[in-house]
Amino acid sequence: MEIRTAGGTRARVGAPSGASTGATEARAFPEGGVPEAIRAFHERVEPRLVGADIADRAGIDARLHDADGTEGFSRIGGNVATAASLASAEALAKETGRALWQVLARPGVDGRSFPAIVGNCLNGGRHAIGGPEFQEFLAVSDAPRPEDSIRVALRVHALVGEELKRRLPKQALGRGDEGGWVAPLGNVDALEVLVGACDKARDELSVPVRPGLDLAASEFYRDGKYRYRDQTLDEDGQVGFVTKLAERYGIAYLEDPFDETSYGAFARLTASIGSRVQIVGDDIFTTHRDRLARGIELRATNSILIKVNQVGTLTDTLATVDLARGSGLRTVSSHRSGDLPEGWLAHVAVGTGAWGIKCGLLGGERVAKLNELLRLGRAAR
Ligand code: 2PG
Ligand code: MG
Repeated sequence: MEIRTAGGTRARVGAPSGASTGATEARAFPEGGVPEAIRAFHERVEPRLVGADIADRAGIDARLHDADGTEGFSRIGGNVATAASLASAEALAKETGRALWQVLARPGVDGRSFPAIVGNCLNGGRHAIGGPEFQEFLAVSDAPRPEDSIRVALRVHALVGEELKRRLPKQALGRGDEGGWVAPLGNVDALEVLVGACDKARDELSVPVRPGLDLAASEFYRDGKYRYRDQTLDEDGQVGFVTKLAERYGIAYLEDPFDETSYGAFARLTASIGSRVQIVGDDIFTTHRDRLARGIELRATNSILIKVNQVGTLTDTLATVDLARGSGLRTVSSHRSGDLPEGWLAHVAVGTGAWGIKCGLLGGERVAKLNELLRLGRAAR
């Protein structure tokens, strides 16, 4: 979407969309898909935005809610709202000579600390055909300089590829939606490949890096059970399985290990291993403030994934971020499986003082975010 200000400043921003969407997130497009979203934009959004003050974020985002009139942006589509909200912020940044992260900066954020890289090395679930059930096998590095975290995560990605070729010499291998490898491995075998690659990369480069997982467990949860190809687990079984994996493999980061409705299971896991592991809620919260408030009350997680297009506006996103920060939860700014070659995610991560940025490592739409983070790192020195 492109916004042009009265002063002639132009800002263009696109919104991503996901394959493994949470049940409570904003619908990316209205019924009727992209053509309907474009029609809704011209009919409902454009007339309300023309003449708006780009410095008034709350006002602009209220106009977007007004243009839609439903809970989850089902009339104009969450992606129209997301693109409009972000493009307005980008226009404000350009017009006032600031970087986007400065326009978004939360109190106390000075743009000098950088998020840990949570980089996708191997894909499964909905992001791959023929891979493991777990959706993402991640290299997590919290080196202070983004170039070091990125370098080590990329090395893990390369080493995962080498190990897959060694283990499966006759197998055709490919990459999934987020640029990680795809291979016909079970969850535990794939995790072992990741762990081995992390150990080797850490030794080679002397940069910290540990394994992480996004299970996206709602995707294989049906009728109260976690249904894997080789086992079916009830909630207790899943808590036990995940705890064992975390301890045995030194996992640093666990996203969506349970179904999106299972606040109780999240709380049990956080109580037992949350002091050592980032327990991250994605589909359970879908970046909604009220859902996070419930999670905080129940001590469900110690971290939350932040995706602007799950709620559709920056105002709503930042309200959730502020609640998380005020409650001592870490935030992780995340890409989507369907993403664009744009770098604004790096600004969201830096401006919101995110603990981490979840991103891909290869592919133009993934590299765009890493490059923007590198630029911000350099500008801060
Ligand atoms: C997730 C995301 C991003 P999707 O589950 O965390 O990695 O996937 O965009 O498909 O929802
Ligand atoms: Mg997720």
